[in-house]
Amino acid sequence: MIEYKRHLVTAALPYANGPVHIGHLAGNFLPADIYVRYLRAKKEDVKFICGTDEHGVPITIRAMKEGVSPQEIVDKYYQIIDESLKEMGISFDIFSRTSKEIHHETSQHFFKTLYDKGLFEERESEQFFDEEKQLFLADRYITGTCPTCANENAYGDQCEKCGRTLSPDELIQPKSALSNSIPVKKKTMHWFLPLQNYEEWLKQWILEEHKDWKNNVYGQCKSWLDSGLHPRAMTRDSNWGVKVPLPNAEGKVLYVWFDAPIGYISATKELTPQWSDYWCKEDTKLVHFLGKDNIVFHCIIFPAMLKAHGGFVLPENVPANEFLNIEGEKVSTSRNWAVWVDAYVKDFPDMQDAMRYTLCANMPETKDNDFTWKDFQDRNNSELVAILGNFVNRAFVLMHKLCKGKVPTFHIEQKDEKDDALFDKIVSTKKSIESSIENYRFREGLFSVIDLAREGNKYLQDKEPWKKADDQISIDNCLHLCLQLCANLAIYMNPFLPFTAKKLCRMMKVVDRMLEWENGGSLKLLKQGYPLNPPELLFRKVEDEEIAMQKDKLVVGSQQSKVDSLQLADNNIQTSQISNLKSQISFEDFDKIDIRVATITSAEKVAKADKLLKLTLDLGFETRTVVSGIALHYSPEEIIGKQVSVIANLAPRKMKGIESNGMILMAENAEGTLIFINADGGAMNGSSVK
Ligand code: B3M
Ligand code: ZN
Repeated sequence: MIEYKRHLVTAALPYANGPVHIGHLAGNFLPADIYVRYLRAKKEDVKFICGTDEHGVPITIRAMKEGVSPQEIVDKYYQIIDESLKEMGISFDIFSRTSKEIHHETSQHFFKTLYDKGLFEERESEQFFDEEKQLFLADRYITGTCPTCANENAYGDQCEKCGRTLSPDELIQPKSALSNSIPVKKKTMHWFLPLQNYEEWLKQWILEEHKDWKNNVYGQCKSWLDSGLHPRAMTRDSNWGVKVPLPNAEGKVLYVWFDAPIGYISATKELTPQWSDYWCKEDTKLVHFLGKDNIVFHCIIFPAMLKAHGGFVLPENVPANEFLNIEGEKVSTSRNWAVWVDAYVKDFPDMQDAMRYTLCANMPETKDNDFTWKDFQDRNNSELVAILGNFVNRAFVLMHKLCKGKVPTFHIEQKDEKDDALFDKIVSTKKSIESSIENYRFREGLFSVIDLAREGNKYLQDKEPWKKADDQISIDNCLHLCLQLCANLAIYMNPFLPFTAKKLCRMMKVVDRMLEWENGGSLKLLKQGYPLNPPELLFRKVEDEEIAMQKDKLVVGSQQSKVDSLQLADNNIQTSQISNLKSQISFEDFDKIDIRVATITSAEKVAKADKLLKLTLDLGFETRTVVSGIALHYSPEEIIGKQVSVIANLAPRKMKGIESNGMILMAENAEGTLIFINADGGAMNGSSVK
């Protein structure tokens, strides 16, 4: 067993191609932050490293979509990500960027070292090439039909509809996403790392020596190693990235998964001149936090690179998490099905800990887990507010009322077994949180904190100091213990809920240094006779309306993205998708239908019918009510003011008790969303459609 002298903790570098969402928080930033805050509270020597990953295909695709340069993209999203993570209290020692000079140098030097040692194989392979753009196409740049589910917009590496992993060769009718032209195969030369040479060593290191890794991580590594490793290209053809530091390597850059993990090293270099203590001394404990899609890169490829280079420490653990779904569905940035961190901090200022709490309570530690807004509300209202906040508030209010606003004296001679039990619980909670955090079981750690507060409420309830007007000693003892418990709670919650811990320190008029871990378990944190501040509420309730708004926002956001992607995609509807044609009718039949232009002047949801909206239409000559089955596609707010076409002479029909007079014309787009057949171009309300 090595006795570790210092800790190096990394959180996976988010791509600077968009804001981060709460899945990123729950997956790596939050667990890493809890772990680091705990280590700091224990006064361990620790550096917490992160930054943005600014190379690779995700960046160039985003730039293409937005019609700007990759540089503009990374500059924009670096700012947004950096700010939103700081807002959430993610306490990096450095949040760097892989576009920095120091990173280009460091990763080029790393590559050159491997090259000089003769560890790469130069190999020619055939790759798809876009002749129109004169560019080799990364897998992501090739789209085509998925052989499994017939999705026409599958990518060369994956079909986002059915989730299948693909190679570009498997796509039916592949085409270039850059130009829509049909790509050709062309030879290109790259530097490959023969991973199979590291296979035996990796098997020994992971499968034998790291049986302690989490099951999901160990399992993934085992399956990679069991199926055999192959040479993997460490360079790409692109003009965006770290240039390959060799002569005659024009147009070649380092593979983004080669340079990105070296970003941890570059960022440490940028942070401290002592960087090599952290990276090269055996008594450093290196821990990588990340999501499950990054396991292979951190457990197999990067360690193989480090081993090949020599002189670096290897990760002692890689506690990767599974995925966090949102409202039962997989997060999809392309479908905009996500809760964005920057949006959350705007909508819920000063409620960082409520989100940290909910995400930690639902952290996908062993399996995918789900975030729902309802659960966020419940956890906040019935755990943070009703248990933790309530206990602290009661203790403070009672102390002000019954003990003149000062920490009462504890009369040891009158201590009873309930006091002892509470004290024991305070001490044992410390041990359980330690073991939870040190073993990367953050949910369990958090639940120990809330359990202790629950215990406090019970104790207060049992002791009923408010009924003991004639027994000041009993009042004093009870509230003395309750206040010491508040102080201990502040210490224990600090890694998880740092904002609240600080607030509590202010209420107790103690300096933040009290939060040091060694103080946990003490009953002497607050001095007898010390006057405390009046209580502030630690948490506030979340109202139903706020939750309804967030749910709407999620749905509307994802619909908006459908409309956007529709405008981007070429709009070829296959005949097979068009449903059965109806039989022929005469002109007279057609002429019976009175189609009119109208404007939606109001819209509201119909109670107990999730598909229906009740609309008020202005037809120029009259106003009417129409009930329309579009509630799953549009929220009331977004359609008010829209001009639509309506069948005006349809016989009235009652739906959910409301009489509907007419029908709005809608059509389905390729994604299955209903879109309005509207009368764009300033038609008059009431004029007929012919
Ligand atoms: N940027 C992938 C991701 O965000 C990647 C992580 C790099 S960590 C070295 O999923
Ligand atoms: Zn598919």
